[in-house]
Amino acid sequence: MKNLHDTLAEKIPQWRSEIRELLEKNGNTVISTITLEQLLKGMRGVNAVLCDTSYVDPEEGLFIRGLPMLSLMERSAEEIFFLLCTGELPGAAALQQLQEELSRRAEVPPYVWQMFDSMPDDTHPMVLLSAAMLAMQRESHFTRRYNQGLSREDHWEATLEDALDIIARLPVIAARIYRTRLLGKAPIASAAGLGFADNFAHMLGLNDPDGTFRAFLKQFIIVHSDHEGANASVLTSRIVNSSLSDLYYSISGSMNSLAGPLHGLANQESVKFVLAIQERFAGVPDAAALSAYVWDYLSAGNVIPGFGHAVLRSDDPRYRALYDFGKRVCPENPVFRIVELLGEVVPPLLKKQGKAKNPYPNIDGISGALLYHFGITDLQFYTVMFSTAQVLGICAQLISTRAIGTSIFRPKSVTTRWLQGYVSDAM
Ligand code: HAX
Repeated sequence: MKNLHDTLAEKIPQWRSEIRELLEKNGNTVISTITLEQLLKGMRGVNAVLCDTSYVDPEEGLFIRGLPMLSLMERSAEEIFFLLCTGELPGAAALQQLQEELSRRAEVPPYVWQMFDSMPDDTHPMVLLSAAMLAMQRESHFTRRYNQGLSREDHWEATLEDALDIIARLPVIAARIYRTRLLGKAPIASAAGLGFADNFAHMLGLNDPDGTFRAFLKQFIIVHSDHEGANASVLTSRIVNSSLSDLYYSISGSMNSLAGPLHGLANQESVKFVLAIQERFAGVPDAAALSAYVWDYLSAGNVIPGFGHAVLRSDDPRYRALYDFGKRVCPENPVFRIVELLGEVVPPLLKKQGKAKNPYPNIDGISGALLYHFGITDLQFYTVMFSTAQVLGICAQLISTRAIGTSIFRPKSVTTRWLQGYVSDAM
């Protein structure tokens, strides 16, 4: 049986030699250039980060280790994590071992709960999640072993240890935030043997007699698991980790970036927008009325949450997967119907406005609506759900960057004066 550790141990020498060869033979080859506009607008389109776990094709969307995301929708979270880390799906025995390993590591240190108890009631759930991650930094295998003289060759192994602890504990922490902080109810203990997604559903404790929420959560986790290496939250984790700060520091950092309204918080903002529409029209408006409402909203200088993307230029398959799910399970739900109608009305309006390069709905334009349908009506929790799934991809990326020994990030910054001088010299 080749478990996760042994599969990585077998592959890493090959990855290292590929990178070494690329560097030795092609170190000076130009693979990207940067314009002044790209520098000032978030470095869009600059090839600046290496990421083998996933790739986003502007037209076709997400590929996980070369496989179209939509071909993986029946897989478990553990299989996806194994695939992200190694490029291979696990065999049955390796999968079972990974599930047992995660169950074994699921205990959260009690000081995290004490910290939650001491924080104000209106603390945003993302702050709780990020603070929990940071507080647990003292548990890091990487940092402990680094302080004992861990060799660079072995950085990935200690990072894998931290990754397994974090992946095991994150659903427990997220569910605790939901149950105790948002609902004021007792927590539900983790149940060994259920697997990542089913155990998370179990700990959230929603009424789910026919298992539809469990089925949804499995898909939710896959579509949120990874989206390349340079989106704002993942890049943050990679920058933090590049100084050999451990996974706790790195993932807490990624959460702080995901919590912004232009990024992962867009799922919360999107449902807020939909509920405002429902209230304004006392139900589901017709297309013409919704179109006029959205146009006014846009014209007032707002962004439409859940629409647009920095890389995608076509339909987001992640949106499509969750939309198809919603169409099967809750086609008459008013929140879902408004989301559906927005999917028809907004793209032509964004095109008419002429600013957004991608006028189509993204994943955050649908995921919150389905969580709402399943009874998670505290919108502030949605980004926590996103983060709990995204940790699979971040951990896989950081294991692989530590495996190939990626250097500390340090691009060069320039001043406005330098830019002005450069462009005038270029004329
Ligand atoms: N509504 C209104 N205007 C939009 C827009 C939207 N949904 N999407 C883009 N634009 C505007 C931008 O604000 C920008 O305007 P300015 O030139 O005045 O600054 C212009 O169109 C060009 O932007 P772009 O190049 O198309 O998009 P960016 O790569 O700069 O930004 C964003 C991508 C996702 C941040 C952007 O589309 C946006 O703000 N969308 C709404 C928020 C959202 O849904 N975020 C989640 C995205 C998915 C994700 O990361 N999930 O975590």
